[in-house]
Amino acid sequence: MRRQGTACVESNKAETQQVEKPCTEETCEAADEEDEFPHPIPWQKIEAQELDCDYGLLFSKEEASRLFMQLEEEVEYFTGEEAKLQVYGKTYSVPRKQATYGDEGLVYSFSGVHLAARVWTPTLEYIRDATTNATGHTFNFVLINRYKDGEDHIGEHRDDERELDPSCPIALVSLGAVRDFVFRHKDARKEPKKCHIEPVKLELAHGSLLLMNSPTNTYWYHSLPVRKKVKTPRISLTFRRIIKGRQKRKKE
Ligand SMILES: O=C(O)CCC(=O)C(=O)O
Repeated sequence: MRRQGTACVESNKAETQQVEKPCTEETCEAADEEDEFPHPIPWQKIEAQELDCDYGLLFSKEEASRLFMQLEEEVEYFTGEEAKLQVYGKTYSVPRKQATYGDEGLVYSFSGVHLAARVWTPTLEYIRDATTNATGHTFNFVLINRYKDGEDHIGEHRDDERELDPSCPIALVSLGAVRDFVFRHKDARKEPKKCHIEPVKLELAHGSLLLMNSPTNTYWYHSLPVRKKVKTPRISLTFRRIIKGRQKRKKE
């Protein structure tokens, strides 16, 4: 539960869908302890068929810029084999930089790579805790994508790996250049002539948080397309909860 104003709010849903309850002594005390870290968000609900997202500004521009600079100092990105991915048996260089951080022993596997989590840095812990504080969800892993400019991109994919806890949304924090983010329904992608579900297009602002709630990632692909006009970098952090026993295999 997170306190907003004088009421305790149950669930991480947009304001219109929140169930407000008066604070009991116990819950208000718990909320008071969190005041040290207040990141209340006026959530905006984004919905379509089988798509359920919440979007809002997590950080002010000044704070987002400070965090961006700190991450530029702290984050170590993968190189060599770990900076490649496999699609239908072919190996490609990733058209961006990637890094993974999280709790000890976690490995995230996708597109033929197995990326082991490095130990959380102070800035990543701060952003993770702000995200938890705003959403009520805890996260044990973050995938970081750094796009040097609008040429760097990520193709259409779903974050539907079986090691991801389905009860936990994926929380995407954006820092740096504003970029377009596009969702496309799997049926429209497969049979565009038969299925006319429109894509959902968003602009991800500096300091913003996009929560992708279940079942979004089962039905919708998402991508960050090339935008040649964008000349400045952006860092995306997708916080996730990995179920330890479900990981495919340990990194060698
Ligand atoms: O850069 C972004 O915001 C997209 C990142 C993404 O799609 C992912 O981490 O799965």
